[in-house]
Amino acid sequence: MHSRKLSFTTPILLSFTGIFLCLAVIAALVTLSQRKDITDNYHKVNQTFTHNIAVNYTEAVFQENDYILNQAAAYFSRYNRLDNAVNLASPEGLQSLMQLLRLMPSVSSISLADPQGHYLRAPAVFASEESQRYDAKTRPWFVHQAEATAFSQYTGVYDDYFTHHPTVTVYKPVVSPEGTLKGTLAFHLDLASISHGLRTMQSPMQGEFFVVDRSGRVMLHPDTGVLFAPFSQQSRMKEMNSGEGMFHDTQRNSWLYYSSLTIPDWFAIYIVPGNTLENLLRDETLVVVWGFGAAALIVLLFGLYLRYASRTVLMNILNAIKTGDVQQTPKLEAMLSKAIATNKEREQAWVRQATMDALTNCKNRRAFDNDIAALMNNHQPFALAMVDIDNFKSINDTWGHLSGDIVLRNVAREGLQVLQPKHISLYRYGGEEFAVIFPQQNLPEARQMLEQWRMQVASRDWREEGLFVTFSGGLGEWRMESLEQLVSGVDAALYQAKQQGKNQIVLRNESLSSRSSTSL
Ligand code: GH3
Ligand code: MG
Ligand code: MG
Repeated sequence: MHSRKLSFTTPILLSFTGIFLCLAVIAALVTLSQRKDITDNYHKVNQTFTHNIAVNYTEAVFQENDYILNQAAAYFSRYNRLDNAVNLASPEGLQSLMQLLRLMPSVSSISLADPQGHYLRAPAVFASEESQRYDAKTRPWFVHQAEATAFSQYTGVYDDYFTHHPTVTVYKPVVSPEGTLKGTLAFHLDLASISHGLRTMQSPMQGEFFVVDRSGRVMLHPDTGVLFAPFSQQSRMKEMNSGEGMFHDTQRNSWLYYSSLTIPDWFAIYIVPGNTLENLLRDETLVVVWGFGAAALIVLLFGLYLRYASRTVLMNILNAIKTGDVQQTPKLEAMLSKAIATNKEREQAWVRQATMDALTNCKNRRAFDNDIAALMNNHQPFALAMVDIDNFKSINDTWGHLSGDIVLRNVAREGLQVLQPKHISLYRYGGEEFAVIFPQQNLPEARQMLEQWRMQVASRDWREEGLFVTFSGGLGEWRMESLEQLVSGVDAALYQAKQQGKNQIVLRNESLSSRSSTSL
Protein backbone atom coordinates (compact mmCIF):
# COMPACT_ATOMS: atom_id res chain seq x y z
CA MET A 1 0.00 0.00 0.00
CA HIS A 2 1.24 3.43 -0.90
CA SER A 3 -0.17 6.46 0.92
CA ARG A 4 -0.41 9.89 -0.67
CA LYS A 5 0.39 11.34 2.75
CA LEU A 6 3.93 9.94 2.45
CA SER A 7 4.53 11.52 -0.95
CA PHE A 8 6.49 14.72 -1.50
CA THR A 9 5.28 14.94 -5.08
CA THR A 10 2.00 16.73 -4.40
CA PRO A 11 3.35 19.54 -2.18
CA ILE A 12 6.32 20.07 -4.51
CA LEU A 13 4.03 20.08 -7.50
CA LEU A 14 1.72 22.58 -5.78
CA SER A 15 4.60 24.87 -4.73
CA PHE A 16 6.09 24.92 -8.19
CA THR A 17 2.70 25.43 -9.79
CA GLY A 18 2.42 28.48 -7.51
CA ILE A 19 5.82 29.78 -8.61
CA PHE A 20 4.90 29.03 -12.20
CA LEU A 21 1.63 30.95 -11.91
CA CYS A 22 3.42 33.94 -10.29
CA LEU A 23 5.88 33.91 -13.18
CA ALA A 24 3.03 33.79 -15.68
CA VAL A 25 1.24 36.71 -13.99
CA ILE A 26 4.45 38.77 -13.87
CA ALA A 27 5.21 37.95 -17.50
CA ALA A 28 1.67 38.90 -18.53
CA LEU A 29 1.86 42.20 -16.61
CA VAL A 30 5.32 43.01 -17.98
CA THR A 31 4.19 42.17 -21.50
CA LEU A 32 1.07 44.28 -21.21
CA SER A 33 2.79 47.32 -19.70
CA GLN A 34 5.69 46.95 -22.10
CA ARG A 35 3.26 46.75 -25.01
CA LYS A 36 1.66 49.97 -23.88
CA ASP A 37 5.03 51.70 -23.42
CA ILE A 38 6.31 50.52 -26.78
CA THR A 39 3.08 51.52 -28.52
CA ASP A 40 3.20 54.96 -26.89
CA ASN A 41 6.83 55.33 -27.95
CA TYR A 42 6.07 54.40 -31.53
CA HIS A 43 3.20 56.89 -31.64
CA LYS A 44 5.50 59.59 -30.24
CA VAL A 45 8.19 58.85 -32.82
CA ASN A 46 5.63 58.93 -35.65
CA GLN A 47 4.09 62.14 -34.33
CA THR A 48 7.53 63.77 -34.19
CA PHE A 49 8.20 62.69 -37.76
CA THR A 50 4.90 64.25 -38.89
CA HIS A 51 5.78 67.43 -37.02
CA ASN A 52 9.14 67.52 -38.80
CA ILE A 53 7.50 67.29 -42.23
CA ALA A 54 5.15 70.15 -41.32
CA VAL A 55 7.49 72.50 -39.54
CA ASN A 56 11.09 71.65 -40.35
CA TYR A 57 10.57 70.85 -43.98
CA THR A 58 7.47 72.44 -45.55
CA GLU A 59 7.28 75.57 -43.43
CA ALA A 60 11.01 76.13 -43.72
CA VAL A 61 10.73 76.20 -47.52
CA PHE A 62 7.75 78.53 -47.37
CA GLN A 63 9.39 80.87 -44.88
CA GLU A 64 12.33 81.36 -47.19
CA ASN A 65 10.01 82.31 -50.06
CA ASP A 66 8.01 84.53 -47.74
CA TYR A 67 11.11 86.43 -46.70
CA ILE A 68 12.10 87.09 -50.31
CA LEU A 69 8.50 88.03 -51.17
CA ASN A 70 8.49 90.63 -48.39
CA GLN A 71 11.85 92.08 -49.45
CA ALA A 72 10.85 92.21 -53.12
CA ALA A 73 7.46 93.77 -52.36
CA ALA A 74 9.21 96.45 -50.29
CA TYR A 75 11.55 97.08 -53.20
CA PHE A 76 8.75 97.52 -55.75
CA SER A 77 6.71 99.68 -53.37
CA ARG A 78 9.15 102.57 -53.62
CA TYR A 79 9.05 105.27 -56.31
CA ASN A 80 7.55 104.07 -59.58
CA ARG A 81 9.50 100.87 -59.69
CA LEU A 82 6.43 98.60 -60.11
CA ASP A 83 4.74 100.85 -62.64
CA ASN A 84 7.96 101.13 -64.64
CA ALA A 85 8.61 97.42 -64.61
CA VAL A 86 5.07 96.50 -65.72
CA ASN A 87 4.13 99.28 -68.11
CA LEU A 88 7.39 100.42 -69.67
CA ALA A 89 8.30 96.84 -70.38
CA SER A 90 11.90 97.71 -69.65
CA PRO A 91 14.30 94.76 -69.72
CA GLU A 92 15.53 95.78 -66.24
CA GLY A 93 12.15 94.86 -64.70
CA LEU A 94 12.15 91.33 -66.15
CA GLN A 95 15.81 90.99 -65.28
CA SER A 96 15.24 91.76 -61.61
CA LEU A 97 12.31 89.28 -61.46
CA MET A 98 14.52 86.58 -63.04
CA GLN A 99 17.18 87.27 -60.42
CA LEU A 100 14.58 86.69 -57.75
CA LEU A 101 13.42 83.49 -59.42
CA ARG A 102 16.92 82.06 -59.43
CA LEU A 103 17.06 82.50 -55.65
CA MET A 104 14.07 80.23 -55.15
CA PRO A 105 14.22 76.72 -56.59
CA SER A 106 10.71 76.04 -55.27
CA VAL A 107 9.15 78.82 -57.32
CA SER A 108 8.40 78.17 -60.99
CA SER A 109 7.42 81.67 -62.09
CA ILE A 110 6.75 85.17 -60.76
CA SER A 111 3.97 87.59 -61.67
CA LEU A 112 3.96 91.30 -61.01
CA ALA A 113 0.73 93.21 -61.72
CA ASP A 114 -0.48 96.78 -61.26
CA PRO A 115 -3.97 97.51 -59.91
CA GLN A 116 -5.29 97.88 -63.46
CA GLY A 117 -4.32 94.34 -64.36
CA HIS A 118 -1.25 95.12 -66.45
CA TYR A 119 1.33 92.48 -65.66
CA LEU A 120 4.83 91.25 -66.10
CA ARG A 121 5.64 87.54 -65.91
CA ALA A 122 9.00 85.95 -65.47
CA PRO A 123 9.95 83.95 -67.34
CA ALA A 124 8.21 85.96 -70.05
CA VAL A 125 5.39 84.39 -72.05
CA PHE A 126 5.15 84.47 -75.81
CA ALA A 127 2.98 87.21 -77.16
CA SER A 128 0.29 84.99 -78.59
CA GLU A 129 -3.45 85.40 -79.10
CA GLU A 130 -4.03 83.59 -75.88
CA SER A 131 -1.68 85.80 -73.93
CA GLN A 132 -3.42 88.86 -75.39
CA ARG A 133 -6.67 87.75 -73.78
CA TYR A 134 -5.04 87.18 -70.41
CA ASP A 135 -6.50 89.34 -67.65
CA ALA A 136 -4.52 89.34 -64.42
CA LYS A 137 -7.56 90.65 -62.56
CA THR A 138 -9.27 87.26 -62.95
CA ARG A 139 -6.43 85.43 -61.19
CA PRO A 140 -6.97 84.28 -57.62
CA TRP A 141 -3.76 85.94 -56.52
CA PHE A 142 -4.71 89.37 -57.84
CA VAL A 143 -5.22 91.92 -55.07
CA HIS A 144 -7.94 94.50 -55.48
CA GLN A 145 -7.66 97.79 -53.70
CA ALA A 146 -9.91 96.96 -50.77
CA GLU A 147 -8.38 93.54 -50.12
CA ALA A 148 -4.88 94.83 -49.57
CA THR A 149 -3.38 93.68 -46.27
CA ALA A 150 0.15 93.72 -45.00
CA PHE A 151 0.52 89.94 -45.14
CA SER A 152 1.38 87.47 -47.79
CA GLN A 153 -1.34 84.95 -48.62
CA TYR A 154 -1.72 81.60 -50.36
CA THR A 155 -4.26 80.80 -53.03
CA GLY A 156 -6.03 77.49 -53.27
CA VAL A 157 -5.19 75.19 -56.16
CA TYR A 158 -6.14 76.67 -59.53
CA ASP A 159 -5.13 76.07 -63.16
CA ASP A 160 -2.39 78.33 -64.45
CA TYR A 161 -3.51 80.31 -67.44
CA PHE A 162 -0.40 79.67 -69.48
CA THR A 163 0.82 76.25 -68.33
CA HIS A 164 -2.62 74.77 -67.56
CA HIS A 165 -0.99 73.04 -64.60
CA PRO A 166 -2.63 73.07 -61.16
CA THR A 167 -0.86 75.83 -59.29
CA VAL A 168 -0.64 77.34 -55.82
CA THR A 169 0.54 80.94 -55.53
CA VAL A 170 1.87 82.94 -52.62
CA TYR A 171 1.21 86.63 -53.16
CA LYS A 172 1.47 89.97 -51.46
CA PRO A 173 0.07 93.41 -52.23
CA VAL A 174 2.73 95.99 -53.02
CA VAL A 175 1.86 98.99 -50.94
CA SER A 176 3.86 102.21 -51.03
CA PRO A 177 5.17 103.74 -47.79
CA GLU A 178 2.43 106.36 -48.30
CA GLY A 179 -0.20 103.59 -48.29
CA THR A 180 -1.26 103.46 -51.91
CA LEU A 181 -1.63 100.05 -53.56
CA LYS A 182 0.94 99.79 -56.28
CA GLY A 183 0.03 96.30 -57.39
CA THR A 184 0.63 92.58 -56.53
CA LEU A 185 3.72 90.43 -56.42
CA ALA A 186 2.99 86.70 -56.81
CA PHE A 187 5.27 83.63 -56.65
CA HIS A 188 3.83 80.59 -58.41
CA LEU A 189 5.02 77.61 -56.45
CA ASP A 190 6.52 74.52 -58.02
CA LEU A 191 4.92 71.90 -55.70
CA ALA A 192 6.50 68.99 -57.60
CA SER A 193 10.01 70.27 -56.94
CA ILE A 194 9.17 70.89 -53.27
CA SER A 195 7.79 67.32 -53.17
CA HIS A 196 11.08 65.93 -54.42
CA GLY A 197 12.61 67.01 -51.16
CA LEU A 198 10.20 64.73 -49.33
CA ARG A 199 11.75 61.74 -51.09
CA THR A 200 14.95 62.22 -49.16
CA MET A 201 13.11 61.92 -45.86
CA GLN A 202 13.33 58.63 -44.03
CA SER A 203 10.13 57.65 -42.22
CA PRO A 204 10.57 55.78 -38.88
CA MET A 205 8.40 52.90 -40.14
CA GLN A 206 6.91 51.93 -43.43
CA GLY A 207 4.03 54.27 -44.22
CA GLU A 208 2.80 57.10 -46.43
CA PHE A 209 3.53 60.76 -45.65
CA PHE A 210 2.38 63.85 -47.51
CA VAL A 211 0.94 67.35 -47.11
CA VAL A 212 -2.71 68.24 -47.77
CA ASP A 213 -4.62 71.51 -47.84
CA ARG A 214 -7.69 72.21 -45.73
CA SER A 215 -9.98 70.52 -48.26
CA GLY A 216 -7.89 67.33 -48.20
CA ARG A 217 -6.19 67.64 -51.60
CA VAL A 218 -2.61 66.40 -51.71
CA MET A 219 -0.22 69.36 -52.03
CA LEU A 220 3.13 67.67 -51.44
CA HIS A 221 3.85 63.99 -51.89
CA PRO A 222 7.04 61.98 -52.53
CA ASP A 223 5.08 60.47 -55.44
CA THR A 224 4.32 63.57 -57.51
CA GLY A 225 1.84 61.59 -59.62
CA VAL A 226 -0.80 61.88 -56.90
CA LEU A 227 -0.43 65.65 -56.37
CA PHE A 228 -3.75 67.57 -56.12
CA ALA A 229 -5.81 64.39 -55.81
CA PRO A 230 -7.97 64.09 -52.67
CA PHE A 231 -6.30 61.81 -50.13
CA SER A 232 -7.90 58.55 -49.08
CA GLN A 233 -9.27 59.69 -45.73
CA GLN A 234 -10.43 63.13 -46.81
CA SER A 235 -13.60 62.75 -44.73
CA ARG A 236 -11.53 62.88 -41.56
CA MET A 237 -10.25 66.41 -42.25
CA LYS A 238 -13.00 67.76 -39.99
CA GLU A 239 -11.50 65.87 -37.05
CA MET A 240 -8.11 67.54 -37.46
CA ASN A 241 -9.09 70.45 -35.29
CA SER A 242 -5.98 70.78 -33.17
CA GLY A 243 -2.40 71.58 -34.09
CA GLU A 244 -1.29 67.97 -33.90
CA GLY A 245 -2.96 64.66 -33.27
CA MET A 246 -3.54 61.09 -34.32
CA PHE A 247 -6.39 58.72 -34.78
CA HIS A 248 -6.97 55.10 -35.63
CA ASP A 249 -8.89 54.15 -38.72
CA THR A 250 -10.57 50.90 -37.70
CA GLN A 251 -11.92 50.23 -41.18
CA ARG A 252 -8.53 50.21 -42.89
CA ASN A 253 -6.69 49.30 -39.65
CA SER A 254 -4.23 52.14 -39.95
CA TRP A 255 -2.89 54.93 -37.77
CA LEU A 256 -3.07 58.52 -39.02
CA TYR A 257 -0.83 61.22 -37.55
CA TYR A 258 -1.29 64.87 -38.49
CA SER A 259 0.48 68.14 -37.79
CA SER A 260 -0.76 71.53 -39.02
CA LEU A 261 1.30 74.27 -40.66
CA THR A 262 0.59 77.85 -39.63
CA ILE A 263 0.82 79.41 -43.07
CA PRO A 264 -0.64 78.14 -45.36
CA ASP A 265 -3.47 76.31 -43.59
CA TRP A 266 -2.21 72.86 -44.55
CA PHE A 267 -1.55 69.60 -42.75
CA ALA A 268 1.30 67.15 -42.84
CA ILE A 269 -0.11 63.62 -42.64
CA TYR A 270 1.61 60.31 -41.95
CA ILE A 271 -0.37 57.08 -42.35
CA VAL A 272 1.07 53.86 -40.88
CA PRO A 273 -0.69 50.51 -41.49
CA GLY A 274 -1.80 48.89 -38.21
CA ASN A 275 -0.05 45.65 -39.25
CA THR A 276 3.33 47.34 -39.40
CA LEU A 277 2.95 48.56 -35.83
CA GLU A 278 1.63 45.19 -34.64
CA ASN A 279 4.50 43.29 -36.27
CA LEU A 280 7.05 45.52 -34.55
CA LEU A 281 5.20 45.06 -31.26
CA ARG A 282 5.05 41.30 -31.69
CA ASP A 283 8.79 41.13 -32.29
CA GLU A 284 9.48 43.03 -29.07
CA THR A 285 6.90 41.07 -27.07
CA LEU A 286 8.31 37.79 -28.36
CA VAL A 287 11.59 38.48 -26.55
CA VAL A 288 9.67 38.68 -23.25
CA VAL A 289 7.74 35.53 -24.05
CA TRP A 290 10.94 33.62 -24.84
CA GLY A 291 12.47 34.90 -21.64
CA PHE A 292 9.47 33.71 -19.68
CA GLY A 293 9.53 30.35 -21.42
CA ALA A 294 13.18 29.85 -20.51
CA ALA A 295 12.50 30.86 -16.88
CA ALA A 296 9.54 28.46 -16.73
CA LEU A 297 11.72 25.64 -18.03
CA ILE A 298 14.36 26.35 -15.40
CA VAL A 299 11.66 26.38 -12.68
CA LEU A 300 10.38 23.05 -14.00
CA LEU A 301 13.88 21.53 -13.95
CA PHE A 302 14.43 22.71 -10.39
CA GLY A 303 11.04 21.28 -9.44
CA LEU A 304 12.00 17.89 -10.84
CA TYR A 305 15.39 18.07 -9.14
CA LEU A 306 13.74 18.89 -5.79
CA ARG A 307 11.39 15.94 -6.17
CA TYR A 308 14.31 13.65 -6.95
CA ALA A 309 16.47 15.09 -4.16
CA SER A 310 13.71 14.83 -1.56
CA ARG A 311 13.23 11.16 -2.44
CA THR A 312 16.94 10.49 -2.14
CA VAL A 313 17.08 12.18 1.28
CA LEU A 314 14.06 10.15 2.38
CA MET A 315 15.78 6.96 1.22
CA ASN A 316 18.92 7.94 3.15
CA ILE A 317 16.86 8.55 6.28
CA LEU A 318 15.05 5.24 5.84
CA ASN A 319 18.33 3.45 5.41
CA ALA A 320 19.84 5.16 8.43
CA ILE A 321 16.82 4.08 10.50
CA LYS A 322 17.29 0.50 9.30
CA THR A 323 21.05 0.26 9.67
CA GLY A 324 21.55 2.81 12.46
CA ASP A 325 24.47 4.13 10.42
CA VAL A 326 24.11 7.81 9.53
CA GLN A 327 27.43 8.02 7.68
CA GLN A 328 26.88 5.19 5.27
CA THR A 329 25.59 6.26 1.91
CA PRO A 330 22.94 3.80 0.89
CA LYS A 331 23.46 1.90 -2.26
CA LEU A 332 20.32 0.88 -3.98
CA GLU A 333 21.80 -2.54 -4.76
CA ALA A 334 22.77 -3.11 -1.14
CA MET A 335 19.34 -2.07 0.05
CA LEU A 336 17.70 -4.30 -2.50
CA SER A 337 19.71 -7.41 -1.63
CA LYS A 338 19.15 -6.74 2.06
CA ALA A 339 15.42 -6.43 1.47
CA ILE A 340 15.42 -9.65 -0.56
CA ALA A 341 17.40 -11.52 2.12
CA THR A 342 15.09 -10.28 4.89
CA ASN A 343 12.09 -11.25 2.85
CA LYS A 344 13.53 -14.71 2.21
CA GLU A 345 14.24 -15.25 5.91
CA ARG A 346 10.71 -14.23 6.78
CA GLU A 347 9.31 -16.58 4.18
CA GLN A 348 11.43 -19.45 5.51
CA ALA A 349 10.18 -18.73 9.02
CA TRP A 350 6.61 -18.91 7.77
CA VAL A 351 7.28 -22.18 5.97
CA ARG A 352 8.92 -23.58 9.08
CA GLN A 353 5.97 -22.56 11.19
CA ALA A 354 3.56 -24.07 8.71
CA THR A 355 5.42 -27.41 8.67
CA MET A 356 6.38 -27.72 12.33
CA ASP A 357 4.48 -29.23 15.24
CA ALA A 358 4.49 -26.74 18.09
CA LEU A 359 4.27 -29.25 20.97
CA THR A 360 6.95 -31.75 19.92
CA ASN A 361 9.20 -29.69 17.56
CA CYS A 362 8.85 -32.50 15.03
CA LYS A 363 7.66 -31.86 11.52
CA ASN A 364 3.87 -31.99 11.25
CA ARG A 365 1.47 -34.12 9.30
CA ARG A 366 1.37 -31.70 6.39
CA ALA A 367 5.17 -31.88 6.02
CA PHE A 368 4.92 -35.68 6.17
CA ASP A 369 2.39 -35.74 3.33
CA ASN A 370 4.52 -33.37 1.21
CA ASP A 371 7.83 -35.13 1.83
CA ILE A 372 6.56 -38.63 1.20
CA ALA A 373 4.71 -37.50 -1.96
CA ALA A 374 7.92 -35.89 -3.25
CA LEU A 375 9.90 -39.10 -2.70
CA MET A 376 7.24 -41.22 -4.37
CA ASN A 377 7.00 -38.84 -7.35
CA ASN A 378 10.75 -39.04 -7.79
CA HIS A 379 10.75 -42.85 -7.33
CA GLN A 380 13.35 -42.60 -4.63
CA PRO A 381 13.58 -45.62 -2.37
CA PHE A 382 12.83 -45.12 1.32
CA ALA A 383 11.64 -46.90 4.44
CA LEU A 384 8.73 -45.80 6.61
CA ALA A 385 8.26 -46.35 10.33
CA MET A 386 5.05 -45.72 12.32
CA VAL A 387 5.50 -45.34 16.08
CA ASP A 388 2.73 -45.36 18.72
CA ILE A 389 3.25 -44.72 22.46
CA ASP A 390 2.09 -47.64 24.53
CA ASN A 391 -0.79 -47.25 26.96
CA PHE A 392 -0.86 -43.53 26.50
CA LYS A 393 -4.50 -43.35 27.45
CA SER A 394 -3.69 -44.67 30.91
CA ILE A 395 -0.69 -42.24 31.21
CA ASN A 396 -3.13 -39.41 30.56
CA ASP A 397 -5.64 -40.89 32.93
CA THR A 398 -3.12 -41.47 35.73
CA TRP A 399 -0.91 -38.35 35.59
CA GLY A 400 -3.11 -35.90 33.70
CA HIS A 401 -3.10 -34.41 30.25
CA LEU A 402 -0.25 -32.01 31.01
CA SER A 403 2.05 -34.84 31.94
CA GLY A 404 0.86 -36.64 28.79
CA ASP A 405 2.07 -33.62 26.77
CA ILE A 406 5.43 -33.64 28.54
CA VAL A 407 5.77 -37.36 27.75
CA LEU A 408 4.98 -36.65 24.08
CA ARG A 409 7.57 -33.87 23.91
CA ASN A 410 10.28 -35.96 25.58
CA VAL A 411 9.65 -39.04 23.45
CA ALA A 412 9.99 -36.77 20.42
CA ARG A 413 13.21 -35.18 21.79
CA GLU A 414 14.77 -38.60 22.26
CA GLY A 415 13.86 -39.49 18.70
CA LEU A 416 15.24 -36.23 17.31
CA GLN A 417 18.52 -36.79 19.16
CA VAL A 418 18.96 -40.09 17.37
CA LEU A 419 17.63 -39.12 13.93
CA GLN A 420 18.63 -35.47 13.37
CA PRO A 421 22.42 -36.02 13.23
CA LYS A 422 21.74 -38.44 10.34
CA HIS A 423 19.43 -35.91 8.65
CA ILE A 424 16.41 -38.13 9.04
CA SER A 425 13.06 -36.46 9.61
CA LEU A 426 10.73 -37.26 12.47
CA TYR A 427 7.03 -36.40 12.04
CA ARG A 428 4.16 -36.19 14.45
CA TYR A 429 1.63 -38.27 12.54
CA GLY A 430 -1.27 -37.50 14.91
CA GLY A 431 -2.11 -37.81 18.64
CA GLU A 432 0.67 -39.94 20.23
CA GLU A 433 1.74 -41.43 16.90
CA PHE A 434 4.99 -40.53 15.08
CA ALA A 435 6.31 -41.37 11.66
CA VAL A 436 9.91 -41.62 10.42
CA ILE A 437 10.99 -41.54 6.77
CA PHE A 438 14.41 -43.10 6.07
CA PRO A 439 15.49 -42.09 2.60
CA GLN A 440 18.27 -44.17 0.95
CA GLN A 441 18.56 -46.22 4.13
CA ASN A 442 18.58 -49.97 4.21
CA LEU A 443 16.22 -51.63 6.62
CA PRO A 444 18.79 -52.90 9.17
CA GLU A 445 20.21 -49.40 9.57
CA ALA A 446 16.72 -47.95 9.95
CA ARG A 447 15.77 -50.58 12.41
CA GLN A 448 18.95 -50.04 14.36
CA MET A 449 18.14 -46.31 14.72
CA LEU A 450 14.57 -47.07 15.81
CA GLU A 451 15.84 -49.55 18.38
CA GLN A 452 18.27 -46.98 19.75
CA TRP A 453 15.40 -44.50 20.15
CA ARG A 454 13.10 -47.13 21.68
CA MET A 455 15.71 -48.18 24.22
CA GLN A 456 16.51 -44.59 25.19
CA VAL A 457 12.81 -43.94 25.85
CA ALA A 458 12.30 -47.19 27.71
CA SER A 459 15.32 -46.68 29.96
CA ARG A 460 14.54 -43.04 30.70
CA ASP A 461 13.68 -41.87 34.19
CA TRP A 462 10.59 -39.76 34.59
CA ARG A 463 9.79 -37.23 37.25
CA GLU A 464 6.40 -38.84 37.93
CA GLU A 465 6.79 -41.76 40.27
CA GLY A 466 6.01 -45.14 38.75
CA LEU A 467 5.83 -43.76 35.23
CA PHE A 468 7.31 -45.90 32.53
CA VAL A 469 6.99 -44.95 28.88
CA THR A 470 7.54 -47.25 25.92
CA PHE A 471 6.45 -47.25 22.33
CA SER A 472 5.86 -49.77 19.63
CA GLY A 473 6.73 -49.39 15.99
CA GLY A 474 6.14 -50.89 12.57
CA LEU A 475 8.76 -50.56 9.79
CA GLY A 476 8.63 -51.32 6.10
CA GLU A 477 10.30 -50.45 2.79
CA TRP A 478 8.42 -48.75 0.03
CA ARG A 479 7.71 -51.19 -2.75
CA MET A 480 6.42 -48.72 -5.26
CA GLU A 481 2.90 -49.26 -3.99
CA SER A 482 0.42 -46.51 -3.10
CA LEU A 483 0.73 -44.48 0.11
CA GLU A 484 -2.39 -46.13 1.60
CA GLN A 485 -1.01 -49.61 0.94
CA LEU A 486 2.35 -48.67 2.42
CA VAL A 487 0.80 -47.05 5.52
CA SER A 488 -1.62 -49.91 6.13
CA GLY A 489 1.26 -52.40 5.72
CA VAL A 490 3.40 -50.57 8.28
CA ASP A 491 0.33 -50.08 10.53
CA ALA A 492 -0.21 -53.81 10.42
CA ALA A 493 3.37 -54.33 11.62
CA LEU A 494 2.71 -51.79 14.41
CA TYR A 495 -0.49 -53.60 15.34
CA GLN A 496 1.49 -56.79 15.42
CA ALA A 497 4.04 -55.21 17.77
CA LYS A 498 1.20 -54.16 20.09
CA GLN A 499 -0.22 -57.65 19.88
CA GLN A 500 3.12 -59.16 20.75
CA GLY A 501 3.33 -57.17 23.96
CA LYS A 502 4.33 -53.64 22.91
CA ASN A 503 7.74 -51.91 23.39
CA GLN A 504 9.14 -53.42 20.23
CA ILE A 505 9.74 -52.74 16.51
CA VAL A 506 8.20 -55.12 13.99
CA LEU A 507 9.16 -55.31 10.32
CA ARG A 508 6.33 -55.56 7.86
CA ASN A 509 5.57 -59.15 6.93
CA GLU A 510 8.01 -60.30 9.62
CA SER A 511 7.21 -63.47 11.47
CA LEU A 512 5.79 -63.29 14.97
CA SER A 513 8.99 -64.75 16.32
CA SER A 514 11.22 -61.85 15.36
CA ARG A 515 10.81 -59.74 18.49
CA SER A 516 13.42 -57.09 18.69
CA SER A 517 13.47 -56.65 22.37
CA THR A 518 12.11 -57.96 25.53
CA SER A 519 9.14 -56.22 27.00
CA LEU A 520 9.20 -54.31 30.26
P1 GH3 B 1 -2.08 -48.68 23.05
O1 GH3 B 1 -0.91 -49.10 23.82
O2 GH3 B 1 -2.88 -49.79 22.51
O3 GH3 B 1 -1.72 -47.68 21.97
O4 GH3 B 1 -2.96 -47.92 24.10
P2 GH3 B 1 -3.34 -46.42 24.14
O5 GH3 B 1 -3.80 -46.07 25.46
O6 GH3 B 1 -2.14 -45.64 23.69
O7 GH3 B 1 -4.47 -46.38 23.08
P3 GH3 B 1 -5.04 -45.17 22.20
O8 GH3 B 1 -4.20 -45.04 21.00
O9 GH3 B 1 -6.47 -45.55 21.99
O10 GH3 B 1 -4.98 -43.97 23.10
C1 GH3 B 1 -4.42 -42.73 22.67
C2 GH3 B 1 -4.72 -41.66 23.60
O11 GH3 B 1 -3.79 -40.62 23.52
C3 GH3 B 1 -6.07 -41.04 23.34
C4 GH3 B 1 -5.88 -39.60 23.69
O12 GH3 B 1 -6.58 -39.25 24.85
C5 GH3 B 1 -4.43 -39.46 23.93
N1 GH3 B 1 -3.86 -38.36 23.21
C6 GH3 B 1 -3.83 -38.21 21.85
N2 GH3 B 1 -3.18 -37.03 21.54
C7 GH3 B 1 -2.77 -36.49 22.77
C8 GH3 B 1 -2.08 -35.29 23.12
O13 GH3 B 1 -1.67 -34.51 22.24
N3 GH3 B 1 -1.80 -35.04 24.42
C9 GH3 B 1 -2.25 -35.92 25.40
N4 GH3 B 1 -1.96 -35.66 26.69
N5 GH3 B 1 -2.92 -37.05 25.10
C10 GH3 B 1 -3.19 -37.34 23.80
MG1 MG C 1 -2.81 -44.62 19.34
MG1 MG D 1 -1.10 -45.75 22.01
